[in-house]
Amino acid sequence: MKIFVYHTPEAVPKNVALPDCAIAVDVLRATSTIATALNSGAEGVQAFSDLQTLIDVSESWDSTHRIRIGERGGKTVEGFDLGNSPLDCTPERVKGSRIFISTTNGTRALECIQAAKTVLTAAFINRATVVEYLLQHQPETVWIVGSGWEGSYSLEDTGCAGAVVEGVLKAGKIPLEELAGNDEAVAAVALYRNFQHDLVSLFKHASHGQRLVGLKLYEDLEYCAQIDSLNVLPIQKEIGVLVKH
Ligand code: 3SL
Repeated sequence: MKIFVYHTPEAVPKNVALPDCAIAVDVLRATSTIATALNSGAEGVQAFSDLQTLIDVSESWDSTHRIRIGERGGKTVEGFDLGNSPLDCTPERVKGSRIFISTTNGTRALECIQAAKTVLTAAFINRATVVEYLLQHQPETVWIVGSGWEGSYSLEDTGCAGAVVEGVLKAGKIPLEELAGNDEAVAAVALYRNFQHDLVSLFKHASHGQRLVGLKLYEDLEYCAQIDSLNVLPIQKEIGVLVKH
C-alpha cells in the first residue's frame, strides 16, 4: 500500500490513473457531519458542490424523508433545513432520511475523487474505521484529499490525513518510508503526532477553527476532536451518494 496525501482538491494530480481508494477529508466540518448523519441512521448522504443542483435533484425526493444541508462561509444557507453542524444530525432528526448536502469546500473535495474505485470519507471521529478498511482491503494506491479552504491549505484536514497514516503504521507491517507515497504524507504524520493529545488545540491554530470559534461554534470543535468515537465508515455506493459501509 502507498498513501498519497493532497492538501486540497486543487493539488490532486490531473490526467493520471485514479487510486484504488480515495478518501475525502473535511474535518471542520463536512466529513464529521457525514459520519454523524450516517451513524444516526440517515439512509444516505448525497453531496453536491452546487446549491441549485442540490435543490433540483432533491426536489424529486419525498419531502418527509429529505433533509437539505447548505453551508457557505460557516453559515446556514437561507431556505435550507440545516447548516453543517454534526451536532444537528441526531437520530431523532435524520433517521431514515436522505441527506442532501452542499458545503463550501468538503463537497468539492468529494467531487474531485468520486470516479475512484472506492471512495470513503474520513474525519477524526471515524478515523479508526478508515484505518480498519485500509488494513483489511489493502488497496495498492490510496489518496487522502483534504478540502482546504477555497484552494488553500487547512491544518486540520492534513492533521486527520496524518492520523489515518499513523493508524496504518501502528499495525506495524509497513514502515513510513514505504507507506508514504509523497512528502505530504510524511509531513501529515508529523503534524498529527505533534497535536495528537490535544486536537482542539490543533483546531484553534487553524484559520477555519478560528472562523468557527468566531461564529461561537466551539462545541462543534470539541465534538469533531473526539478521535475514533464513531464506528461508522461512509462509502460511496453510487456517484455522489455515501452510505454506511
Ligand atoms: O468548507 C466546508 O466544506 C465546510 O465544512 C465548512 S464549515 O465547517 O461548515 O464552515
